[in-house]
Amino acid sequence: MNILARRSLLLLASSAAFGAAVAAPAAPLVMGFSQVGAESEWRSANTASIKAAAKQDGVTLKFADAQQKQENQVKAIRSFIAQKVDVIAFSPVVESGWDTVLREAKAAKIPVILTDRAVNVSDPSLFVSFIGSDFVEEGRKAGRWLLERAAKNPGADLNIVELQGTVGSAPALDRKKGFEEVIAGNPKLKISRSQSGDFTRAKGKEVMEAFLKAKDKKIDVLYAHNDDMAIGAIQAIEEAGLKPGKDILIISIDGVKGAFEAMLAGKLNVTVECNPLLGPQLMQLAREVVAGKTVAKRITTLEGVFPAEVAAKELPNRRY
Ligand code: GZL
Repeated sequence: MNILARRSLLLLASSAAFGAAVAAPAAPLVMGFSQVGAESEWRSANTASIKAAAKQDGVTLKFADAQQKQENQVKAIRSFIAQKVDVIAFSPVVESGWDTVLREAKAAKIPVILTDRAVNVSDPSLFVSFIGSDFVEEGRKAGRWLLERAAKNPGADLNIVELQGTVGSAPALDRKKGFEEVIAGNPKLKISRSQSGDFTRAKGKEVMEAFLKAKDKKIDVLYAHNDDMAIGAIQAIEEAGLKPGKDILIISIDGVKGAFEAMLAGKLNVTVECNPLLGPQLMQLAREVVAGKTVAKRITTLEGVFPAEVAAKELPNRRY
């Protein structure tokens, strides 16, 4: 090897060694997160978990609150693409209408993780993984509680009214599906009225007032797709001079502190847990995705059912 080649080889080796010795620390992972909104206690706990986990994990989090509007989520995702974030995560407010913007993220080679809620897309490669609850099973759990309760008084017809979550959202569609699948087993259980309360206390109260004003049939059971709507409905039931939890059995989903307090007051009969504390799992998943590791397409969270009888014992353990 001639002297010139040897010297340039030495130079290259020394600069590489020099480079290795002073390599800058890996830049923190940058995540763009589009959140549904701040519509419920569950959502607030979910946001807190994601922000705390990002801080804990040294992830730079760009967080956008969509105020329950899909167009705001699409705008946020486009902004994350323009900022060239490392990974995009979001909880889709509704199931449909995501193909175009997710194709833009794919074209920009930015991986997308779904948290909490699912999407309906033509091409499943538009997202890498979906981490969240099984909402159909949550609806089944609510239905099973009612079946067991109804079995104590087999002859009675039970008139059920239903407060649905946000129209077109995965939890609303799936919780309805799971509940109806289970109560179909008892012809005495009938849903006479069903309307969206948009997962909020205010709307839940408003719709329950309308159900009560209809006075077409005595209401025996309220099935609410989340605790916030149930708590709003409890106010409407009391204002109508009825006893929530006694005159009208109330079944809801989420397992937030407000539900445990309502159960302790004898105003709510059961809440099906839906775990919002997805932050740590999301950060871990994002790191694996950005590192190019193969990850599970679907990651579900483990959840329980909490009837009023266990509320006092369980309340001190609740983390949201
Ligand atoms: C469920 C989540 C739902 C909660 C509601 O994972 O998407 O949205 O049940 C929240 O409280 O508004």
